[in-house]
Amino acid sequence: MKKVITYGTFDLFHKGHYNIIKRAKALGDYLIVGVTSESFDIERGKLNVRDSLITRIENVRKTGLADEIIIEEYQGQKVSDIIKYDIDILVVGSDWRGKFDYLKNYCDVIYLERTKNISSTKLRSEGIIFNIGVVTDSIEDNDFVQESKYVSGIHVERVFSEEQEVAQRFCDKYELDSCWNDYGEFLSDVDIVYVKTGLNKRAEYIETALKHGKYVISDSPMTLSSDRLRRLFELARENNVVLIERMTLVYLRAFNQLVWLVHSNLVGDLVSVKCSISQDDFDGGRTFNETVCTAICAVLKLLGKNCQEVRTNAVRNHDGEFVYDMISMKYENALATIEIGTTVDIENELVIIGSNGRVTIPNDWWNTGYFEANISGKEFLKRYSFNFEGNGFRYLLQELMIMIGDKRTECTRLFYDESVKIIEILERINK
Ligand code: C2G
Repeated sequence: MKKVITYGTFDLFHKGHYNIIKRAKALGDYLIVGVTSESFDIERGKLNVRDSLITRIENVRKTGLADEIIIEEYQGQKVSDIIKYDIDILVVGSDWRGKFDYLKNYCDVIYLERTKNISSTKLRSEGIIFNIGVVTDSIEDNDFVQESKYVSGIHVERVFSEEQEVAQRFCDKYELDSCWNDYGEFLSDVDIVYVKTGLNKRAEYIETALKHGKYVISDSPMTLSSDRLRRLFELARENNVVLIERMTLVYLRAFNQLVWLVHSNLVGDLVSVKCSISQDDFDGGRTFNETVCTAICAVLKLLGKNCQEVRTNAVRNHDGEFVYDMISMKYENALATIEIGTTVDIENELVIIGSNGRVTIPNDWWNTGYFEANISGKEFLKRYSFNFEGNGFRYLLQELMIMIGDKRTECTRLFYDESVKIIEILERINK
């Protein structure tokens, strides 16, 4: 007897789920379906799951295709299940291609092509599933597509690029439903647009999408002009939609907790904030402006918007190229320093010094689930650790889903005036 196993959350049960269970069943004589428990989904960073475990199991049971249903409760369980149930084949959707190859030592692993066009009109009209379209000029996705799979209720459906070939290759690579090179047509059937083109085109795409009443996520910064940014936010308000920038830092539990603790006097009065970034380490080596925006954002969140003076000291090499930058932001009672290793390698860290101690986020502080506090008079470091998975994008998407659900038109994690302030400071740096 050939035994097959497949796993999933099976939230908001749809035809993609039905299809994979049906095709898995057809591959053998006995089918086991593993449904993820709530705590396992939390552990693996799956967010926004709407249906309870009981409902999700019930939906799988109702297909009449599963001979047995089990619960997947912890990392590593797949190996144990395969041995315990003497499984011949593990089946999973092609969005996981390669990820379960390590199980090939135990059984056959088959990736079945995932079902396209799963977001039915009904689910969309009821505001349960939202279609996302990506606007791009390259075939890299910043891991956005994979991250979106961890947020229930979001479906990356289509891609737009001015170049047909880029759109087509992006669509094939990430198994999206459709690709477009007419922006108007592309916008006609999306709820949320993610703009990830080069900076020179971003504002234009954002503006058109907002005018069409779409929610927009954009890479940061959206524009280098504070006036233009203000107009974009006005447009979002007029159209009752959210414009949200991809500043993942402000969506991270660890960073928010750090800000709250520091503002609750954890280390006394703040004296200094130092943030250092090697540009190469920052999200695949993004540009200077993109890198520096995150650092300014961290400073604003910690010290506020009343920065009195901004100074930059750039170091160039013999050919006149920037290699290193030190930016200082002076506050009435504190000083922030931002250190950017443009081509040189510097140690990434964020250090907050207060009158009564120090808080440090070591390493890639803009993408973290961890920080530590060193409080005067206390012998031991106090360590804070939070669940953090992927590149942080999923936490932004989760917040966006909450905003849409609450019909909020402004993001409270990063207020519009904070975004504008970041660009005003950037304007002074770039002057
Ligand atoms: N699926 C599909 N087509 C879709 C959506 C999902 O074929 N349009 C497949 C997925 O590839 C997966 C299964 O349906 O094999 C269940 O999908 P999810 O409920 O989203 O579960 P997932 O997060 O993919 O978890 O241990 C859990 C597994 O790793 C899969």
